[in-house]
Amino acid sequence: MTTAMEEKYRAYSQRLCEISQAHLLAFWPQLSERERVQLLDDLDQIDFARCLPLLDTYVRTHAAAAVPQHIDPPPSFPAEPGPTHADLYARARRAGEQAIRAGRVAAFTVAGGQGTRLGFDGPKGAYCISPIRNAPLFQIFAEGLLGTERRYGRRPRWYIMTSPANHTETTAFFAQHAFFGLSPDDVLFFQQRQMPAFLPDGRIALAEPHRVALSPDGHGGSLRALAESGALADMRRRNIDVVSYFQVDNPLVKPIDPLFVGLHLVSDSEMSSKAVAKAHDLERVGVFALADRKLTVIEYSDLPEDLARARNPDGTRRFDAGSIAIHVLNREFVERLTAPAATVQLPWHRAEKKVPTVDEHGRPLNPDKPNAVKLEMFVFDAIPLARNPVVLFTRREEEFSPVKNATGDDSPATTRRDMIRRAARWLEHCGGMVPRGTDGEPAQPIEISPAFALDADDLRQQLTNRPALLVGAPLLLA
Ligand code: UD2
Repeated sequence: MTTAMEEKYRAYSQRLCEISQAHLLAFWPQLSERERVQLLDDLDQIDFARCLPLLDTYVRTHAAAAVPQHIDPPPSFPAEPGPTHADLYARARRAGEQAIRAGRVAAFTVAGGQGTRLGFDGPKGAYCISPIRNAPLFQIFAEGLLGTERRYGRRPRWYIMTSPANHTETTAFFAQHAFFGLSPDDVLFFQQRQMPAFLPDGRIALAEPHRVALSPDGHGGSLRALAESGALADMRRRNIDVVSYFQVDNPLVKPIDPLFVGLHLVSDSEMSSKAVAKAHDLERVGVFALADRKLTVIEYSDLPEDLARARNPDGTRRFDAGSIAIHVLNREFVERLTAPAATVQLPWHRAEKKVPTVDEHGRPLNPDKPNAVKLEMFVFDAIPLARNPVVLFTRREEEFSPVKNATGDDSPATTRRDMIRRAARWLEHCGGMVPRGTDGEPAQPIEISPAFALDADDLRQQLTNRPALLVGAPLLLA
């Protein structure tokens, strides 16, 4: 053992004893040199000062999530403006386009999650999804930025949050694919923090004798990670003051939407969100609500079923604005929330999970029921802290079809289907002919790269002076 390692071990031994976590070093004498390095690295990842105060409130005991006294549906902007909103939307779109042209707007993808439900062994953004080229999710987003550059003359900067579990693989994936046509200088990767899993008595769980059970601290950790990584400072240097946030799992997303950015700007909002009408009462998306008069997202698991099913007098769903995890945030808002002197913090959400761990002899234990508590922060908990937060409805079929599960709803099959359906609608909007099967689905696969067209009107522009297309064979516009 080197002297440096010895010193570090001693320091941890003493500190862990003081905070009743000495078991984390219980297997030290049996560990190889490599395993010791790994264990010390894992311990370095834990912010003990941040974790320990949480033990009493979230682990050893915990209160049920506070239910707001008054929950009402929130005000929102409709997907289609109609006469009352037409002028505002036109003004907003111009403001959004201007901000994009001026280089004030950056894209931000949260890609630190573990993607357990999909069962894909790799960073989720590397998952191949497009119907003809089989392009990975990251490529689709990169092409969205190239399309934005083509249309507005300015390539937006792209911030990508990874986690220690997938950082190296993610950056290697980009390098291997020549950044999908972007330049390495256009992209800034940074890692989020991790949180340990806790056993019910407050001890931090070991995943193996030399590994702490660590997992990413939730997408809410992205705000702190933006600050700690220097990404916010990087934005400041480049005069980027608007951040367009989206998840890694939704290839229909518009990485940067001028109307959305513009409505955010003209509303003087600090954090804005997109919503879609819920597919059914119990769809697994958070819903927007006014909780005690503050705009909030209530996660599906926290929304009482009677509220999820509640109806307005006209029979429509009372809480219908489903969150699709697309937001626009002001850089200054994130700076305010993450400043060392910040007085408010995002709350933690606790989840009881099955976490593989070890017994007192270091033998693996694979629990068949939840045995540990994981804590995560959710980015939407920043919404009630923002000035003038707004919600813009959008059309699900245009902007939301995430890849979450291996089969069934929100799976690669439904996402590909939705990509083809959207491309077919766009082509028809431009006068193209799309033969359909007896099930009404396009008879041939169609793929439109976002670098080629960002939406139906953009496609129309791109196809000007071209004869109307007849889709008689698989069609790729890239
Ligand atoms: C999320 C929302 C849900 C709805 C849905 C839309 C939560 C709790 N729920 O559900 O309300 O909007 O998305 O698709 O957010 N991630 C990180 N680091 C982490 C954890 C997650 O970067 O520590 C990323 C992850 O890579 C992915 C995104 O956040 O891009 C969503 O994570 P998820 O799959 O856990 O969220 P989900 O589907 O339960």
